[in-house]
Amino acid sequence: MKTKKKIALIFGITGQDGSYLSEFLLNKNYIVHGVIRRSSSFNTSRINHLYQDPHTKSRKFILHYGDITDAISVSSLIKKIQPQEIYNLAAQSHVAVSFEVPEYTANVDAIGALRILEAIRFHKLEKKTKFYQAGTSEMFGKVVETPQNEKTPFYPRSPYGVAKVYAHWVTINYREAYNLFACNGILFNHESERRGGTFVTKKIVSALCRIKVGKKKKLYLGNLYSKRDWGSAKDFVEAMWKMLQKKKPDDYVIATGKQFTVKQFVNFVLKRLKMNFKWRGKGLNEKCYHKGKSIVEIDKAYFRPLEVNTLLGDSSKAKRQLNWKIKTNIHQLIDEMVNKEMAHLRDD
Ligand code: NAP
Ligand code: F7E
Repeated sequence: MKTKKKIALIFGITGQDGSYLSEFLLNKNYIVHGVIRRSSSFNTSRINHLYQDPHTKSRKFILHYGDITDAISVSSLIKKIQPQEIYNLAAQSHVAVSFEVPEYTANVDAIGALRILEAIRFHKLEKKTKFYQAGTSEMFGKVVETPQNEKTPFYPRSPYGVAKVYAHWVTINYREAYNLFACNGILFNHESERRGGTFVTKKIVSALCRIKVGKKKKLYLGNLYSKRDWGSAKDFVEAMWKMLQKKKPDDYVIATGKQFTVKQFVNFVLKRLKMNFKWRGKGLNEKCYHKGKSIVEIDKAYFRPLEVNTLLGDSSKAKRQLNWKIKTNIHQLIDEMVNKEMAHLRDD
């Protein structure tokens, strides 16, 4: 007897995580629906390899126009698709940018989650549809303990972090008030070759590879001393799915449990590229030299009005209850990112 395929709906399917989660779910034989925003230029480069022409029979990968700031579009898509699982990955996800567009960030990142939860309830899908909310270590902000776990109080330090705290609590609120199967993932930084170019890891890898092959002279960075717990996006999307397969909904920290400074990340990439280097100077005058020339300098434009200085996650609950494992360490992650970047440069 044929078992019916599960249907998932992903908000934020064109993003880094959306693309990896789509691949993961398709491998598990799901039918994957995704919401894309209309854009004046194509914004689907991360999922083009999954695209299926609308004329294909029995499509497994189906895209819909919509926007999480448009309650009616959210509601009618959920009604039409009636998914078993909804993953809310849609966000204005750049912390520094959230200081420039705080109201927009709140609309997308905070109220966006509420719109989905309300639609599930309005269409009486509480018993059918499970919900995943993409929470973040940025909610811990000015950390009150180290490492951070599910019980660590939040102290967000950006409009992005504040908006995500709202989404976190409204998810719990709907779980408790309406018995919805709703989970919060509290994910620490996770990266990949598909990471947006303005996040620090991708920016560093991209610039240093270009400097290595003579296509760029200098990389400008902000705070070299903030510490992050960097994992791999591919490993982390698996945890999202695992949360929705449990008997009971709950919230989980997903992290590697290891932290490094931005400067250490630069050093790792330089070593991987076999580039000799030496740091000299202090504060805004700190520079990294290679073959007598400075290749990394500080630009205070990249400092934020408030910084999250240190993040380190304790994901023992996820390891214990979800049987989730970290497969990729920081050096393997850098290897993957550098290899992809160098391949791009060779194709150029
Ligand atoms: P990303 O690459 O920035 O992707 C964000 C996605 O949200 C994109 O598909 C984007 O569409 C979509 N989106 C933005 N505004 C939207 C709107 N108004 N309506 C519908 N879709 C909208 O982010 P990511 O790194 O994959 O992260 C996925 C989620 O996890 C985000 O919610 C992020 O805040 C959260 N998170 C990320 C990390 C991390 O380290 N990566 C850690 C913790 C939590 P366009 O392509 O059209 O812009
Ligand atoms: O910054 C410092 C910067 O922008 C990391 C998002 O996915 O992870 C991400 O947020 C650190 C910060 O990531 C530059 O000040 C120095 O301390 O790569 P980032 P983020 O702010 O940690 C969390 C978990 C999310 O949820 C977010 O959605 O690096 N830094 N110099 C710099 N950062 C950037 N972007 N650019 C610089 O030049």
